[in-house]
Amino acid sequence: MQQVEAVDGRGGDGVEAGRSAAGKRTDHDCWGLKAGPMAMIGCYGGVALTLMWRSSVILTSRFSFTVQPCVVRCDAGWRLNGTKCYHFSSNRLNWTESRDMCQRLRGDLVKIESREEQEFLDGKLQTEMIDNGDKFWIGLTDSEAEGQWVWTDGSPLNSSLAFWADNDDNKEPDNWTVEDPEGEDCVRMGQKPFIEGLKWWYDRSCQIEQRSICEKTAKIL
Ligand SMILES: [Ca+2]
Ligand SMILES: [Ca+2]
Repeated sequence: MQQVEAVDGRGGDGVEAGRSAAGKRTDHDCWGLKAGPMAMIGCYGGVALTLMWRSSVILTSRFSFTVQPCVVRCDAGWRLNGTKCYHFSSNRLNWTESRDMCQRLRGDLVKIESREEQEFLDGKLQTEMIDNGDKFWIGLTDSEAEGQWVWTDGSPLNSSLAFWADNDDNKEPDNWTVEDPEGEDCVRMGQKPFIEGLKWWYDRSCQIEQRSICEKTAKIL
């Protein structure tokens, strides 16, 4: 029998599955599609919808629908947003070391793929940041070819989803060479005092040691 399963629930803003108790389950804000070992998950609604397809009865096209809780989970110390988990590391490391750390945690430096994701991170940084020097590496670099910004998965930066600082004091990216003659090939985010808008990205020398944001896909159970 082949089973196609769509699940739905609610996860929402700042739900931190697994943070208060290891293994704690949440039944919020997610939907998913499973087919054998494969699974896709997303977010909306409050309950789960399961679509069962029985290949053995395909000629009669028998479908059934059931409602069940959706279960998504992040590891302790990770924060859930939609279908992704985020870890705001306190370790101050250079960009490469930060990426290695994220990968050891079975994630990678964050890839920001939507305005909503940038808004979520902005909101979290407003409580994570202690002072103006407290900034965070993200998974964006132009170390291979100057000016060609790529995420750690090799995909190019979508210019319509770039949040470079653009104000009287900072026009980024500027590949400033005063601090590091090699220029600035890695991207960090964060601004304090907080300003209106979402444009908080700066290119900086990859050798600077600072905090970082790791990301990985939430577990769907
Ligand atoms: Ca550069
Ligand atoms: Ca810069």
